[in-house]
Amino acid sequence: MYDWFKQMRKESPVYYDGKVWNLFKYEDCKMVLNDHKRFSSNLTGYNDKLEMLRSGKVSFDIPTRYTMLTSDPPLHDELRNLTSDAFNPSNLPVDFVREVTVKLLSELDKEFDVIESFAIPLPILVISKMLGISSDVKKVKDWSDLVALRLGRADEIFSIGRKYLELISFSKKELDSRKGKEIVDLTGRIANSNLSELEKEGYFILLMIAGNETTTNLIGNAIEDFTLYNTWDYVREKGALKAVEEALRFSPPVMRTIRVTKEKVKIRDQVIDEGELVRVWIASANRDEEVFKDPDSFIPDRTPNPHLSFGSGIHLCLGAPLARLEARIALEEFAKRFRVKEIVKKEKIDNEVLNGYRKLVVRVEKVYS
Ligand code: CPZ
Repeated sequence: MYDWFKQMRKESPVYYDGKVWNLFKYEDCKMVLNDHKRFSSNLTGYNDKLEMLRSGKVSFDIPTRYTMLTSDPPLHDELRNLTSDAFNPSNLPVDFVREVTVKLLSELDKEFDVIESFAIPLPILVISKMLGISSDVKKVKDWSDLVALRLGRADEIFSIGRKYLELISFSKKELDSRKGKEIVDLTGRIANSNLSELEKEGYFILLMIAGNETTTNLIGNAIEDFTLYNTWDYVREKGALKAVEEALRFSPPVMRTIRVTKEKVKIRDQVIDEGELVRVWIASANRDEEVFKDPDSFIPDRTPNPHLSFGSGIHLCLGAPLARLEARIALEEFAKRFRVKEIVKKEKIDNEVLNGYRKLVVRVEKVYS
């Protein structure tokens, strides 16, 4: 993959594959992400259907087609503003994140799968707390697998199976139970907003699910990177703040994102028509030799580190501060307790967009200090 990216950056940085325009250079990727007027996120027609939705004319549809991920301003800003303060660093449940981390780690010893025993439950337990829902890790993980891969995709028709219907009825039940009540959690905030019922369900499901897979992958990828590139002693000494940024750059949980052109545009020497799909290769931008010195080396204290792993511009990941907090605490607490002696087994998840491990078994020794 990274050899292909390097070749494309050099030989064909704006490449049409018959369906989609692919961008590989940092400068081009960043330009597209920062220009929401010409490069739209309205991939599912949410902005166009808004009046229909709000007037109750759309009753049966797929709620996850209607989230801020696939919307343009002013709708996007209205949606984002509804919950944005909860994700700002000063309002995050820092103590709870540490509490859950310490509890999960206290149950581990010798040899274990860090994905199943640590990187999956941590983000699920934290977002459950913020939403005020009971934290059934297995159920939420199942739903995350079902939905995460389809979020932000224009090209895939949903098949609504039994599990998806269960997810919708769970979200309806949680939302209904908070209507007209005092707002004490994020679910209450959504339930008592001006959105239509379908949009509320989409919003709730987005918050419950979007950060799970991605944060699991961030933690898993960082554990692998820190092991392969001997970063653990650095983390024990200096903390994980910068090393997490380098893991984000080097092994991004989301490899690419997509926009649609609102008008005819020119990128480098290529003319792209209105209504064309543009694929932004985050993972390639993060290795662009014009921006990052020695891009294929993992440098834990790399400064500055302007990676695009959380995007850029108005859609810059809302959950980024939470993901950073969870990853930093998870990796610092892990480093305090364990020395990774060996990665015993690893299996990548099978997906083109999401990058991480389904299984990452490590053998560890306890750190005595
Ligand atoms: C992005 C892309 C896909 C799934 C999930 C996400 C995401 C962004 N932030 C959280 N989750 Cl395909």
